[in-house]
Amino acid sequence: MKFKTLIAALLTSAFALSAFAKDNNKYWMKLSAKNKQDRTYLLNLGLGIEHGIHDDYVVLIGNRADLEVAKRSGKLMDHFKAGPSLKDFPVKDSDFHNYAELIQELQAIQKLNTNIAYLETLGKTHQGRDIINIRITSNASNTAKAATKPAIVFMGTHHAREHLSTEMPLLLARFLVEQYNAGNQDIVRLVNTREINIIPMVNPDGVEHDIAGGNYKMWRKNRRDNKDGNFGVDLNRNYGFGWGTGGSSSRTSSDVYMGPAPFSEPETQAIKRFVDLKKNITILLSFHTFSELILYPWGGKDEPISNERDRRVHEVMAQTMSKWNGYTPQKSSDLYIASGDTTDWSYGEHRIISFTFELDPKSMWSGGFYPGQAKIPVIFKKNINPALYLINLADNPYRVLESKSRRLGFQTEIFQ
Ligand code: 0X9
Ligand code: ZN
Repeated sequence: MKFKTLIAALLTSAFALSAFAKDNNKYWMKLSAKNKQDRTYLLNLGLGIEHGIHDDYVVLIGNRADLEVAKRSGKLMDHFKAGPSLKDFPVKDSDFHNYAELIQELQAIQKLNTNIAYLETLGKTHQGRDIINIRITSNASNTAKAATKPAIVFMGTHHAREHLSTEMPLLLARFLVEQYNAGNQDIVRLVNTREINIIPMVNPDGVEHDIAGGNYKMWRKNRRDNKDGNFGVDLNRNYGFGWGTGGSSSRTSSDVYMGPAPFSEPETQAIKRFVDLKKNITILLSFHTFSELILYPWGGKDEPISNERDRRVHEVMAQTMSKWNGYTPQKSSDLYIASGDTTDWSYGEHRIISFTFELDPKSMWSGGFYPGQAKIPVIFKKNINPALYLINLADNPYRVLESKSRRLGFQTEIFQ
């Protein structure tokens, strides 16, 4: 009898051990830690608490072994399986906005500033999320009135993992309404006389996929089901100008998959519809990360823009903006040839003066796509003057050919 009990106990614990070993789940944990000594104690147990430190507790995401250690430490206050239910940025990056937080923030801006901020849905993604534009201008809800003013478009996050490229346009929107309300005369003038369109997240499906489960997935594309086990189209290869002529792939598993046809994707279709209809757009800026670059057409071919005036306008504006943000100005194809990107289309089809910014950081070694939330205020400070410069020039970008002054010409220059 005793022998049988022993065997049963051994079998039970062996089963528990193998189940334990097979547990690939991640766990969100909250542990009590009131001071540096407490935190060091947890670190010495091998729990990676370097992110998510609060006054009297820490949070971390760990594996099953970490959870067992945390339980034995007597410090575990709360925990849950970080499965599909954890659809948010890791705690260390909680300042970034997921889709729901972005929408909430945009709605809050509109609610507090109904006279100068207006939200519109440009279309739906594959998974049914709304792609939102916030229009900032006086009498913002009056679409016909807005259409009489020179317009500019800022866009973010064509590529899912480039989360800083959501934050920059969102912070720009917030900045404009705050400064307008504070009576900053330069901003009041810009908001009254320009139609400023800000689309912070072109690819929300991709973003939500990238952050789901508590660990970044390095996801780039949208979430089209390619019906062969592969997902996603690279939205910055799907625009319909010179589509499929180099630097993109027809392989569905590729990160630079161009899609089955130009503008095959609801996300690029939404942008196309919007830009095609708005005849008053003169300038477009699409934020990406990373590398600290200011790019302008062409991207799909080696040649520079053949129209001398247009080429000079792009060059002068890029050089001027580079003085503020320290980024390198260059022709897109000097980075690499890639067809089907946003700005080749917006310039090629509509003659809109078009830029792509590759925001901070400079390299993979300084954080790559995931440089941490501390970069959010850094990229904003670097890029607010370039953004205001573009808004200011929306009435006539060709003005830069006459005076190459890098001054904004504002009464109060911001972050100089
Ligand atoms: O490859 C892209 O789409 C952009 N870089 S990223 O790392 N954000 O993916 C650069 C686009 C520049 N355009 C061309 N070279 N055509
Ligand atoms: Zn990108």
